[in-house]
Amino acid sequence: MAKYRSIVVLTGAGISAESGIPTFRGSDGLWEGHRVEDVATPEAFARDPELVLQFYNMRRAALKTVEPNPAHQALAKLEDAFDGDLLIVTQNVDDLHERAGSKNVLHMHGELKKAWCLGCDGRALWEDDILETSRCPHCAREGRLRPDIVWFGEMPYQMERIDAALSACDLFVSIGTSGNVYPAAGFVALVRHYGRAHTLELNLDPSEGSRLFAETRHGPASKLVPAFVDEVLGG
Ligand code: BJW
Repeated sequence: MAKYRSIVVLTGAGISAESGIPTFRGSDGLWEGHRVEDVATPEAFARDPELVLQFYNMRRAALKTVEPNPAHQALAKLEDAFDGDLLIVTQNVDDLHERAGSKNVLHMHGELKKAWCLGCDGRALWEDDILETSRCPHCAREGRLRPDIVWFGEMPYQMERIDAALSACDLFVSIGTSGNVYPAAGFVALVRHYGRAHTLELNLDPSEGSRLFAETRHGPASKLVPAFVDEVLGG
C-alpha cells in the first residue's frame, strides 16, 4: 500500500532527453543559433512568423521519430497502479507522456500537435506543418494560425487547477527541469508554503531550486524514475 494519497509530478525537457528530444538549456539547446527566449515569444512571432513557424514545424516533425522512454513508461505504470490521485503537470509540448499511456496529463506550456486560431480562438489537432497560408478548420480564415504554445510573457494553461493540486498533494516530484522558467520553477516553494507534502527532485544535476527540495536524487530520468515508481508502489 503506497504511503501517499495525492501526487503531483512536474516534468520538464530532461524527461524526454533520452528519447532524443534536445533540452532547452543544455549544450545542444540552441536552434540554428537562436536561444529559445528569442524564438518563443509573441514578439518574435509578430516580427518573423516564418522563422517561428519553422522552429515549431521542425520540432513537430521530429516528434514522429521519437518514442517514450522508461521514465515516461514508469509514470504511466504509476498512474495505472496507484490508488490515490496522480496528476502530471508537464512543461513539455511533446506527447510522450500520452504515448506511454498516461491519462491525467496537463500541458501547462501547450502542445506541439495543436494549432490555435487568432481569428476565432479555436483550437485544432495539427499533425503537419503550420504555414502562413494555413486555413483554420473552424472559421476557414487563412493565415491566422499559430502553434498552441505558451510563449514568454503569456499565461501558462490551467494555473487554477495546478494550484489546487499543489495545495492538496502530499508528494510533489519534479523531474528533468532546470528551474529557470516561472511559474513552474516556483511550484516547489508553493508546495512548501502549503506545508503538507514531501518534495523530491529527480534530475540529471542540481536544478536552480534544488536546495528547496526536501530530497534530491541526481542521475538520468530513465534510471531514477522507474526506481522511484517501484518505491512508491512498494510502499
Ligand atoms: C535530465 C536529463 C536526463 C537532461 N534525465 N534530467 C523573473 C522572475 C519570475 C518570472 C519571470 C522573471 N522574468 C520573466 C519572468 C517570466 C517568464 C520567465 O520565467 N522567464 C525566465 C527566463 C526568468 N515566464 C513566463 O513568461 C511564463 N508566463 C508567465 O510568467 O505568466 C505570468 C504569470 C504570473 C503569475 C502566475 C502565472 C503566470 C511563460 C513561460 C513560457 C515558457 N515557454 C517555453 C517555450 C515554449 C514551449 C516550447 O517551445 O517547447 O517552455 S521556454 C522553455 O523553458 C519551455 C520549457 O517548458 C521551459 C522550461 O525548460 P525545462 O523543461 O526546465 O528545460 P531545460 O532545458 O531548462 O532543463 C532541462 C533539465 O533537464 C536540466 O536541468 C538538465 O540537467 C536535465 N536533464 N537530461 C534527467 N536524461
